[in-house]
Amino acid sequence: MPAHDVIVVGLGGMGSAAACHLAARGHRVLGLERFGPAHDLGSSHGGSRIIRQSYFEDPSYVPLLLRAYELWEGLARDSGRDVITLTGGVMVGLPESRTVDGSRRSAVQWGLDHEMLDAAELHRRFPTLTPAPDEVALFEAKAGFVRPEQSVTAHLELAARHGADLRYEEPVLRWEPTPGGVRVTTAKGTHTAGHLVICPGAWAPELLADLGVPFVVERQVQYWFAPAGGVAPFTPDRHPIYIWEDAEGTQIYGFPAIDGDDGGAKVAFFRGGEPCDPATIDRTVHDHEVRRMAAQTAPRLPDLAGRFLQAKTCMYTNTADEHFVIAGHPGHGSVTVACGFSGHGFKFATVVGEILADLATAGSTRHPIGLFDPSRLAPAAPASGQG
Ligand code: PYC
Repeated sequence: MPAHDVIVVGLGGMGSAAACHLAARGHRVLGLERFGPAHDLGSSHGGSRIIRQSYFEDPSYVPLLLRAYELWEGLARDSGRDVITLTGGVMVGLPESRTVDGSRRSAVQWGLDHEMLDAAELHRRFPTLTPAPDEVALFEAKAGFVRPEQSVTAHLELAARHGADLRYEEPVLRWEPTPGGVRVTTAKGTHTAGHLVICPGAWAPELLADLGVPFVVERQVQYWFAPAGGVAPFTPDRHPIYIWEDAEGTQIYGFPAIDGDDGGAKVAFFRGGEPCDPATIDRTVHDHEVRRMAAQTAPRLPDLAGRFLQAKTCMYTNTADEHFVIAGHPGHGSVTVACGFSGHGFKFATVVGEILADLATAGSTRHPIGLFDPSRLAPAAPASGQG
């Protein structure tokens, strides 16, 4: 008999949630993480991630978001940690932009509360934002941010409280199916289980090569600026989260000043980073990158980039269509995979944990995950063997 019911590989946003849900259901869980708990070397750090319901990427994410919100509230309650804050959010751009029109379509299709604001009304409500006269915004009161490090820590604490064995600084070297389940070889030893859940983040090309899905890992930078006139107009009770698309389709996104007077406000580009490898990524943020970010915010949030405070790199793991991969492994019945979150996954971590626990233990889920089937990206996926 294998030593564990389920091994979870990768304890970032998704893996920590899966470990938590599985352990809470009474399964014997081993969690393996290549770094420490809630580390800043992958894709689950930086203090804040956007959460929103009017989903321009595809309306079929909305039912998952509604469940994710319920689970975020539950996580806050059960852990006592500050994991979610609703500030309201604006999706800004030309009326026909993907950010505005896609969000509006999604809201209309699912009957989500929202308001359409013209440029003057947007500026009246949020004086820090100075849209061009032909730009508009979708405002959603239920948007806000989740805190990635707090969330990962909360899931890990709850998983441990439910008996999960969580091991850190233990990178996985390989895994293979066995007659009774799976065997996982790490830098420290070998582990067996009835089922394996792989949440590799940016290590997907290495750990899930046999899926046949072409992942592109992208270097991204998060920037913090001290607003020129102080943080008062940028505090979460006055300032929304935003995604702002320009006429060329470039999107930036940002947050209120969520950590008091000294923390500044975070802003970043959504996409457009350089391809990278997690083993060799350039973690230095260069002056020209800071200048490029400040030039983007200058006309739109003129008070934001008063003084540059700090920047951190992180990674997106992109699929060709920017939709996730969540499924039973097509070649191995005892393996479930969750990867390719393409820069917009963290807000779903709670519901992804629930889905992974369903798939690992029952082989199916009530949640709509058809969009995330890897066969759309790798029509001729090989049936066996790990790359
Ligand atoms: O996760 O919603 C998101 C997001 C938008 C821009 C960057 N991340």
